[in-house]
Amino acid sequence: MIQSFVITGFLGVGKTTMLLNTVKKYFSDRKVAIVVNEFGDIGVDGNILSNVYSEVLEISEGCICCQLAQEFESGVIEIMNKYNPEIIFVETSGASEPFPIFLSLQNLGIAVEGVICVVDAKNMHSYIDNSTAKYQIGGSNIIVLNKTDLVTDIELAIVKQNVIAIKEEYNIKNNLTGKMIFDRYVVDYAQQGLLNKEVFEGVYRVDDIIGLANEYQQNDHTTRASITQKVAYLKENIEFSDVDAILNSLPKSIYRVKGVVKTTDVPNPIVINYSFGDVSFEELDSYTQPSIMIFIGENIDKDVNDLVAQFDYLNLPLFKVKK
Ligand SMILES: Nc1nc2c(ncn2[C@@H]2O[C@H](COP(=O)(O)OP(=O)(O)OP(=O)(O)O)[C@@H](O)[C@H]2O)c(=O)[nH]1
Ligand SMILES: [Mg+2]
Repeated sequence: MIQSFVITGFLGVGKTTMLLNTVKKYFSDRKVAIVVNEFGDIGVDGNILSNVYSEVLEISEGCICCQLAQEFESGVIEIMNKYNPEIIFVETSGASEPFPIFLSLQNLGIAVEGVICVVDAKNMHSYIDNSTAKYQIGGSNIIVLNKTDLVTDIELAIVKQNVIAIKEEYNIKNNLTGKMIFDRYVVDYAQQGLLNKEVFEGVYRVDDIIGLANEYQQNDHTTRASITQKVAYLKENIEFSDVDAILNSLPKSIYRVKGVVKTTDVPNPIVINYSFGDVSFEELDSYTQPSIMIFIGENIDKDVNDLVAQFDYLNLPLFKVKK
């Protein structure tokens, strides 16, 4: 039976980083396939992951837990047929809920060994009022407090308390029996998404809940979420300092920026990763598409328009972006 792990967690918490670091460290002797779904019309993570792994399936332009459930299942079947993987990792978008994905995998006859929810220990307080973030914790059985390098021990202890309180409240139940789906869970810590290996050892396996799939009410949570995204293109290659200038001018409503940008002063394309004020850059070996920046946040349309008006090298597409 093929094994799988679902990796969930809010926008920018470190899911892709976990895939890059942990999977390489612990699963390099296994045939691994990765499915990645991003919040946004265009995927940045797919490009990053494809630079490291060859078997990456990217599903963007929607959410695999609701609108794209069908596409997700056919994508997984395709990846099974093509690569015959031993283990599949699914990175859900930061705006998805994990349980429907868990059910889809079980329906396809794939063993879900764990639903991992990555939590940003530094920035959790900024996003935890979002109901999707709470359902992500409730629908997981391995909760990882990541970015521990950015908090003190006391702050970390508080985050853990808050996470446990949310878990108790949002822990998913079987509606028919009232019983918890995951009767136990672990809370672990990570830096750069690097987990302890024991977390992956299958001890949390959940069997025999396939029947639930039929009763589960599909819930299009995107209708109640106010998170939106907007893509901007770069008209020309800019200087690296221009990227900084944009990031330093972001309004509070924009809390996540991802992008790949070609600059005049760095040889390789640069991946921009900004979440809640923290920023990192990384060079990418290969990237053949146009330079883009994706802005994500709460009702950001006007704020992105203002930003684009401020920086004349940013350009909004005239039509909705298609891959
Ligand atoms: N300081 C610090 N930064 C981290 C850590 N883990 C991840 N990051 C940074 O956090 C940012 C977001 O990481 P990603 O792995 O892209 O987050 P994600 O959850 O995949 O984001 P989305 O897919 O957009 O929801 C990047 O700049 C990472 O380098 C960590 O443990 N410590
Ligand atoms: Mg990601």
